[in-house]
Amino acid sequence: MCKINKNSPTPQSFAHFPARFGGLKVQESGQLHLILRIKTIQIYPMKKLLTMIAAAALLASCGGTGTTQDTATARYEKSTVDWAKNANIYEVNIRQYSQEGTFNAFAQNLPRLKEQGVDILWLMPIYPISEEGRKGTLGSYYAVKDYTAVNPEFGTLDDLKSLVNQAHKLGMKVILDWVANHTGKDNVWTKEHKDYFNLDSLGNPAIPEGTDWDDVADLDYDNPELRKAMVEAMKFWIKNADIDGFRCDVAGMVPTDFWVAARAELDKLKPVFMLAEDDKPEIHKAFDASYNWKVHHVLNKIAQGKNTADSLAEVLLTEEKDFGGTDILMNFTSNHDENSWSKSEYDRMGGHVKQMAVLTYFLPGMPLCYSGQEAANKKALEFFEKDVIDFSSLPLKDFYAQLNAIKHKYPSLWNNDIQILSTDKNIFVFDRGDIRCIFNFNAEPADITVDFKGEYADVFNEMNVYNPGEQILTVEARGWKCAVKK
Ligand SMILES: [Ca+2]
Repeated sequence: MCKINKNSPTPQSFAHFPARFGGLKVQESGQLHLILRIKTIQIYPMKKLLTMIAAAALLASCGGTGTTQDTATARYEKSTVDWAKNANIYEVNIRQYSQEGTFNAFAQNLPRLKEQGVDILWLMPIYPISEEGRKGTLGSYYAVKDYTAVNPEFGTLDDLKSLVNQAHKLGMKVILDWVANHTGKDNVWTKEHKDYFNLDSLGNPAIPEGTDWDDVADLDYDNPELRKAMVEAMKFWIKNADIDGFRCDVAGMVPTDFWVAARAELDKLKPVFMLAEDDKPEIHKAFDASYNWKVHHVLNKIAQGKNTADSLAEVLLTEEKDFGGTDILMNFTSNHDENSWSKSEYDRMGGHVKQMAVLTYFLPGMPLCYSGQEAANKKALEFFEKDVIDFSSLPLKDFYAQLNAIKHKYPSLWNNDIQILSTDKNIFVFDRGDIRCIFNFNAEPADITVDFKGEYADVFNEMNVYNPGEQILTVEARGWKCAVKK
């Protein structure tokens, strides 16, 4: 369903409003020529204002009243840690990171990841993997045998503590992957607490309803004892390994009120950062960040020529309506699921890989880099077997380092405000505060006339300055230009 405002340009209407949206014409050189004149779409500020008014009203109404514990939980207002505001996230696949596949072998990469500008390390599940029903030789990380133990293949609890400690010393944060919806088939709770599980007709733990995940057992969130035990298990890792938060697997398959209550408990130990593998707005009652699948899928399709820049604008407008001003959407060109089940970004995005990675940094949200993306890994990694990533060269380390440095440097990229200036089939132009971005999705260069209100400098090379007034910018095939007002 198209949710674009009737006054906004649609793919069809673009050509019919040359006076409002500029015209697209082919120059003598044969290159596309797009003239930008006016701002057309403004995203987020109104919603942000409304959120602020609502928050003020809530504060006023809560003033001076006593609350029971239940209402305190129901009203729990999460607060996002300050260090998340300009942070990027790096997903760590310990098994495939080295031949050893251990915490200690991975830890040797921390100084290099610091050079790359990484802020948050997301460790894929570090717990022992169930043997019963195991897929492949090594099994799925997401079939957890014991929530409060370390996978012996990776090392010991002390090794994990050492890894977290080294990361903290380098100024990085560490979050753990958490699988709350289900356990492995022979999880310790299946023996001691069968009442924690949804049971099948034979009285055995059932697989999650509506799935074919036959290597896992579905937990019963109607049982308050299970809820308590799950929160205690999460707290274990903050208390014992000083971790900084969680990435929560299939978070939308667990009741949101559990997450709200869990978040309130975790924040008492330490202010945590919480990332949900989910994309429903409601999940942000408990979580700081969720997955931006909508943008991810449209980027894949634009790269494949199946979608246009207008469809990206459409998704961003939908998200403006659905999400609040401080909700963080995680942007990515790959992650462990995409890589293993939908192939690498090189298969999905072809020559657009770098362009789409740049876009994940300039759109509102938090950018993700998966293990091996900086090594330009082109293979879909095995998920249940050993399949080491080739880190012998790092052709994209500097590329990601520069993007991370840009995200750190410019406050305009630290919020959700975006103004889409113009879209054409294959040209996407937007402002993030004082930063103007032009993305050319064409397979040939485009000359684009941009009216700069003041002097601008290229974000990637500040020696490259654009004078005020109309400037013709040549944007490379599958390329981008991002300039900041001086
Ligand atoms: Ca469930």
